[in-house]
Amino acid sequence: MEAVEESRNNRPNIEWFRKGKFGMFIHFGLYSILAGKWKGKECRGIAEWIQNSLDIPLSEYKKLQDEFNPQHLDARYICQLAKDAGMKYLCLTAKHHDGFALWDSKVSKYNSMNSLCKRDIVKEFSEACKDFGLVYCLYYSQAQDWEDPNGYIAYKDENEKKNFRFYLEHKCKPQIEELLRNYGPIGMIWFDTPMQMTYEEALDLKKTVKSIQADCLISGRIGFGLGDYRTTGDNMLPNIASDKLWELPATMNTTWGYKESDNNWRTSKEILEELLFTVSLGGNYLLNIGPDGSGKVPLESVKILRDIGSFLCRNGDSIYATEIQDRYPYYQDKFIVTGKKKCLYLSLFNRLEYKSLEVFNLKNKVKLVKILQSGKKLEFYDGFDLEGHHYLSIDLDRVDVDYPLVIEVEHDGDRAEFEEF
Ligand code: JFZ
Repeated sequence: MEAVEESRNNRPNIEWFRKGKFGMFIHFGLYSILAGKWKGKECRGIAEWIQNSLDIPLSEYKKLQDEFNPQHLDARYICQLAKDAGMKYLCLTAKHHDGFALWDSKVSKYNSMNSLCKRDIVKEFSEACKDFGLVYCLYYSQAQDWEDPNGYIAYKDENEKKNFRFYLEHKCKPQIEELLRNYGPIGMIWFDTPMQMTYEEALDLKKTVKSIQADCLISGRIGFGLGDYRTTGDNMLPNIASDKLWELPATMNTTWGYKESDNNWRTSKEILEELLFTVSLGGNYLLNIGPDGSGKVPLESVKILRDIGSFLCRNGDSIYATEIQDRYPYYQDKFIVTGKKKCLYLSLFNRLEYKSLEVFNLKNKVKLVKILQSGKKLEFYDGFDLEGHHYLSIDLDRVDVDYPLVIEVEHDGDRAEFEEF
């Protein structure tokens, strides 16, 4: 199998991804109008799959194009939300599995310029991301296309009859070229569900991307290990750390596309803890919003984003540009460990029972301990327990602390190291 050898001089610029840690995913399209329901019937599961899950006839689904008019969709407002939340990049579903393009595509008429709104939504977000300093990324479903006769359709038994190579050459690659030539620097193409694509087809697609924008990263879901980084399964949090690039795509409730009945909202605390835990394992966190058919962002999502932004504006050092640290040798649920050179961050989300925090088996020499957001120094004891294990005891007795709380431990090493138990 031919490897895609990338010489040192054309390795993509990964620094924005490695340091940025936190991005916004936006699932928006014709499915947003249906909001999980069609002719009184509710789809099971994720709402952007409604055409497939409810077997909506294509002729029926395509009528949504004549209704598509998200008058409340405001790219600048959404970019401001992302910026205030501490997000560094934004990934918009340019074309999801339904095949509908959110830009002025000359390749296929099935796009937002030919809809009621006559808007190039990809362009609107390109300009807004530039103004707000967000890295602009695009989701593109490269194999599934429920409108094109040669696009794959998951869970249907018609795929063997498809001429996928024709689809790849006449829709997929030409549309990728449109996106990479006409909308400025694209930080990443978020490919998804390669289906029955062959290695050669995926490699061909990768070369197409790199031939136009060499620095554009490719997500792991191009398949065959050809991605510039790995993508976990949806909402699937690993339990091992990795210093390779990887990303966790996460929802705030249980759907990507807007679903009116889905009120399974996670709390801001749960999502913030998951963000910190993902970063502690070396990953990026791509958190989704699903605007409704009018383009409004659900208020529950806005609140979560504002809560996260309130934490990160004062504690961002605990995630940005951090690198994985030695694995903490004991199971505990008091704090999450992140860190960078000479700095260990301990993020606490639950009030401590006692007025001190013990960190065991830390090998590094501690120089200073403080509350990250206020800079207030904390007293600490750096000693040994009865078994001779080195431990650090941080005195929280004389300070009023709010939770979540991040404690910064300055030490002498390039990374925190812990003795095994
Ligand atoms: C895919 C899409 O089907 C879904 O609609 C959404 O866009 C999500 C972000 O990505 O869903 C997947 C794809 C792959 C896995 C899980 C869900 N996976 O590999 O575990």
